[in-house]
Amino acid sequence: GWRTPNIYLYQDFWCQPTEIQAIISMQNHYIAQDTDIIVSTIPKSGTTWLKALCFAIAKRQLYPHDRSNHPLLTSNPHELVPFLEYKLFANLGIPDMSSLARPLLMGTHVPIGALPDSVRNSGCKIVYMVRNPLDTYVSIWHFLSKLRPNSLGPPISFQEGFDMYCQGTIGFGPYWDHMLGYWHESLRNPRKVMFLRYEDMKENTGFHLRKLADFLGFPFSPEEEEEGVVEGIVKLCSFEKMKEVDVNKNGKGAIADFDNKNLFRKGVVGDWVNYFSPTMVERLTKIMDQKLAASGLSFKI
Ligand code: PPS
Repeated sequence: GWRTPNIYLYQDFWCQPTEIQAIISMQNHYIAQDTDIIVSTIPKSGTTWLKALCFAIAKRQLYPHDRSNHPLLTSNPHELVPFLEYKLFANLGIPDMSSLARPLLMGTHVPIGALPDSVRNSGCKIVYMVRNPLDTYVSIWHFLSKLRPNSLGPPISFQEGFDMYCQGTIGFGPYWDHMLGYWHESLRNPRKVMFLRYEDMKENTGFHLRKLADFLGFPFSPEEEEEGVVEGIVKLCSFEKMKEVDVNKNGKGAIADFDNKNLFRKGVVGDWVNYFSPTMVERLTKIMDQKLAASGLSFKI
């Protein structure tokens, strides 16, 4: 049988005991403002990248992308766009969010149904990024392998972790419920939730960046287009660039107590071909097809 090391079902998603406390605090005390921007993902779906892009877009008046001291060149994106559950509401304290600069950008991994009512009832915006489930699993496995052994438990084999993944037992999963929640809301309320794919963003970053800027209410002006601001932001936030930033290479603690470099592994689409057997591909494809049937959401692999 498979194990669920240190992972528990809270409401209808899986998480670790340390996360539950912070999530409850967030649910009770976070009051969304109209200008808030929430970046949401399943872990390892492109969170770091999407946070960087949103920050670069929304703060470009204050921090033009071509400044040599741009915050993204001195801080990790997770410091600039802190997680609700790992930073703002961690450590049992209730943060004084009124003192934080607006627009306030935040991240979360919780499912949409676990966000407080004020998120639905305010004008705040949610940007969601999904990544194909095979690459996401490869990324999760590498990440957890670097972290373990630690409080999470002993290392887990690729196959054993995959079995859990297929059962839905991963952080903030089941994977399919997570993405379907945001997907349906993006269809119902496209001004509230923008649904992006890692693969699309990779393929044509500029195109999706413009759509993202429009959605967030910070569209690029003709002058900015002329000046090449879009291309500048694409470059600033690229995997190649971000990986070389000192704080991302040598720093730690941007999310939790691990080296920031673990957030930058390969940054490509399709690395799964190096890890999956045909049987595994078939198994996961079947599950996803079944879970996503009738939703209009599908993956190209
Ligand atoms: S986390 O812990 O959930 O915030 O991690 P997350 O950022 O979602 O996932 C990490 C994967 O994203 C890749 N990455 C990037 N891809 C493209 N562009 C940029 N700038 C970028 N930064 C990080 C990172 O390499 C991980 O994917 P893998 O496949 O493991 O390389």
